[in-house]
Amino acid sequence: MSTGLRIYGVARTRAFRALWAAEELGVPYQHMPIEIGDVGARTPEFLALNPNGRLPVIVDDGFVLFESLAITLYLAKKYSFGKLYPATLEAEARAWQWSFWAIAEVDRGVNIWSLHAVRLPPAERNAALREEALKVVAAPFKVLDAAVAAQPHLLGDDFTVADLNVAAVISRAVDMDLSPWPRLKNWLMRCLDRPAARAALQLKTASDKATPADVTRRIARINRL
Ligand SMILES: N[C@@H](CCC(=O)N[C@@H](CS)C(=O)NCC(=O)O)C(=O)O
Repeated sequence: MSTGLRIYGVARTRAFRALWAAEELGVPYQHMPIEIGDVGARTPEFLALNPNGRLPVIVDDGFVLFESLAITLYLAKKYSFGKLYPATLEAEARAWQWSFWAIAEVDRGVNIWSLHAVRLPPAERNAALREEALKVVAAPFKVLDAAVAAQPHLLGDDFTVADLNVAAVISRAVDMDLSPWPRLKNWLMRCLDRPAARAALQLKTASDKATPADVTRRIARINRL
């Protein structure tokens, strides 16, 4: 019997990436908005699903998977092979390239910047960390800016899981001054304006708003940001 897809993690976490993918694919899912840390992702029940104690995790008909971009790639391949998920070996590798690039080059920097520019209470923001994070993302943002100058999306004309992954990872960069990277800005806005992205962003914004300052502080501490 099919038990369907469950996505674990409050929408302000990297669970946003899985939520966007599920919305994009039109796959029915159950959202389990569990919190990070001891009250949620570090409980014994959750650790049995993801021994890392981190979010997100999915359970898809009993198949358990962690790592946000492994989840989006899996869902895209399962439900949209040849469309959202590239059909050729080379294009598939290119989608992996951009996904690994996003995690390695910009994920942490954007996260640190957003905490110290937007999410922590103003008096607790660390300007030095924020400036350093901007320096860290500047070079990869230049690379992304050039990539989307040549064509509308990362793999060519069409929006694919490569765009979804990179745009989801840097989604909090919408609050940055992106004027040094105008083509990146244009591409990011187009990606985040898709109906599926808007639906997931609505969940994310609502959970951002519902997050008290002490939880944001705890997140910064737990993630060493
Ligand atoms: N590389 C992982 C990172 C997961 C991660 O760090 N998630 C954060 C929330 S966005 C988390 O659960 N942090 C809490 C903790 O580490 O205890 C992924 O992309 O899924």
